[in-house]
Amino acid sequence: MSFNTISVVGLGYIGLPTAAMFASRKKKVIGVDVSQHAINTINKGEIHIVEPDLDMLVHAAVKEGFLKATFTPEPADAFLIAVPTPFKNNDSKIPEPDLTYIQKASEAIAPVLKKGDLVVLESTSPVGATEQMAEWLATARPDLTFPQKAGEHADINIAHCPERVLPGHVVRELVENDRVIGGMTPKCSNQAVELYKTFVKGECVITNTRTAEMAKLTENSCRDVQIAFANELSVICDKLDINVWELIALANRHPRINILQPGPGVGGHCIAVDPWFIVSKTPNEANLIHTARKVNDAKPSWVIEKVKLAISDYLQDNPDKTAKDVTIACYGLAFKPDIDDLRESPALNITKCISEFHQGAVLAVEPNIANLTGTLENVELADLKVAQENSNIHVVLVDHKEFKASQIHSEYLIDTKGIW
Ligand code: SAJ
Repeated sequence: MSFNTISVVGLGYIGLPTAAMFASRKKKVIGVDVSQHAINTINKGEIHIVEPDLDMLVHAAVKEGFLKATFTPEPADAFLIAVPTPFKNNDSKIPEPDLTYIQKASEAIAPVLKKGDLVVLESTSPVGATEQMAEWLATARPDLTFPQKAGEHADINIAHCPERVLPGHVVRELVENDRVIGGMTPKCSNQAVELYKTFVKGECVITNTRTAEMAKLTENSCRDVQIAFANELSVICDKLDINVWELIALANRHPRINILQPGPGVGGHCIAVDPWFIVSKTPNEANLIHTARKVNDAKPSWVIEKVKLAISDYLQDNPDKTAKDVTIACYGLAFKPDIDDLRESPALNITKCISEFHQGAVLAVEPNIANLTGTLENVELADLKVAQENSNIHVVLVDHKEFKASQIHSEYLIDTKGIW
């Protein structure tokens, strides 16, 4: 089977780099998206997301005619679905995954499917989602056969191949990382391996769909649990008057210990989300994973309490001042260092909360963002030096490289990343 035309449905943080990568290997790529803005931007050879080196890749792909973006799916030999899997908007204590985008994408490609096509689900999904997608496709196309009934003889081949690239390093990791390939049958897996080998230099390791789904959730849950351990240590150490950074550095000298770093909480659209896909499926069994989520989600409130305490200490030490006279500087808004991504960012949420309860000025220093319009009201974007010199209370929320290169000595410093 050779894949001449490849369709990527969902042109976001994962879909667009993947589409551009196939196009860079001279495959005809049809990108599909529901956002007219994304389609127009890409067709101009530009990008609507921030990711190093992606702009050059997309520009070349569009200019050379290998990549185009469209609203309506067209026939192709392989379809990759890379759409979001958010939470359902209900009051459930355990957030549940919402597969509506996958369902809509399946129903959109179903009319153009033909015998021999491969459909790959790339979106991070709860266990069973690929089988569910196969059912949606089968319902929409009763004239074709699918692996859940026809096995190896199916007209359409289906696999799950989760993305696992690190934002900020997507272009390199797409090529170098190993891929987990979970076909509904061995034939489906082999076809998916052939497809990814177009640009993947890492190993393509075959398994079944459920294991592939769980592998992705396991990777991110493992990191979440490890970060929760570090965050819990930081809270314990604060109580016991121990420097958690020194403690972790000491413990990490043991040959079999590698503790991660505490912070203001866990952000981004992956680590703070994916563990819930396991917890919502197996609530009685996933105790540790559930607890880790709660520990990490509780960290921003703990930081905010520390800020309130610092304000009251400052006012006690300076009885001529009122809360209105106190300027607080928050260093970093992004969800992790050296990027501009604010998705699910604990730093952003903490700054917002401080600006809501604090009567004085709140400054934010974020070297990766040019303006805060529409993001934060009542917070002034400030230069690092200006904030350091003019604030009474300093809250370090992200270890951006610009901050690490600087220093400050203040009695009223809350350093959630241990850099000052
Ligand atoms: N964090 C800490 N302490 C640490 C490491 C991270 O507090 O020691 C925080 C970060 O500040 C951030 C959050 O965790 O708020 C997540 O950052 P991250 O760098 O751990 O991960 P992401 O969300 O950028 O990307 C993850 C990656 N998964 C793993 O490393 C297991 C990536 O490979 C996945 O492809 C991505 O999720 C995804 O799309 O699922």
